[in-house]
Amino acid sequence: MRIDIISCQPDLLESPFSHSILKRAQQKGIVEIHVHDLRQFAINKYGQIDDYAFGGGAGMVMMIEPIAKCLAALQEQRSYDAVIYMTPDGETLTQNAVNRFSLLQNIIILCGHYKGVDERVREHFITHEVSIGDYVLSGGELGAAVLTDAIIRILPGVLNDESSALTDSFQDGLLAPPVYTRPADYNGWTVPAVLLSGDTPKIEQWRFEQAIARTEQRRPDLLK
Ligand code: 6GU
Repeated sequence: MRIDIISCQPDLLESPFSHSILKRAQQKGIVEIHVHDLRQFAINKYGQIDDYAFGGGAGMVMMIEPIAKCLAALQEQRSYDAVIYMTPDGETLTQNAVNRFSLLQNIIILCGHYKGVDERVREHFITHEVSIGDYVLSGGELGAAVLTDAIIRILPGVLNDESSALTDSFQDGLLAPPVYTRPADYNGWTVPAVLLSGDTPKIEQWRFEQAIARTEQRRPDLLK
């Protein structure tokens, strides 16, 4: 898979992809991540990529030209299956959407800033609009990092124990059950006996029941 991220603050996206799982996924050749500085496609030598909104009002708007040029440069090289715009008024990200994006070959992620992008970008270039939740961030970069992380960790071969992505919270529509490790008794706080029983079917049944109970209690909306 190849992920191209277009940003006016590309330095924000250096660190999230240079550690642990995401770094290893790139080293293994499972995913390529390319971050592009939108300012390299600025309309003038001052690096301008935004301008005042027609009709007035506070806040700058990202211009269509730099974005169009950057997209064209990428789309000239290869075809893309999705051009995703990160924006607080996009569709709230779910595991389901992540699963669907993870099946694509080449995707572009555009990070919004300021008061957003010229609406014509959304109308003519964007195929999907994604928000990571009902709160406002100062830019789409952290959202893009969240989306990229969620996609990459479920790509085949990224996690050593492949089944561990399958047992994530949400992957079966339920929250994950509680987990424990040594010591079995910490100052009298003990681990559920069933987990020490060695009876795998019984343990699986217990985990399933715990997942249901936890989901009923914390996220009943997921059971509908
Ligand atoms: Cl993707 N961008 C911004 N700026 N704010 C957000 C968001 C994205 N998702 C939730 N809030």
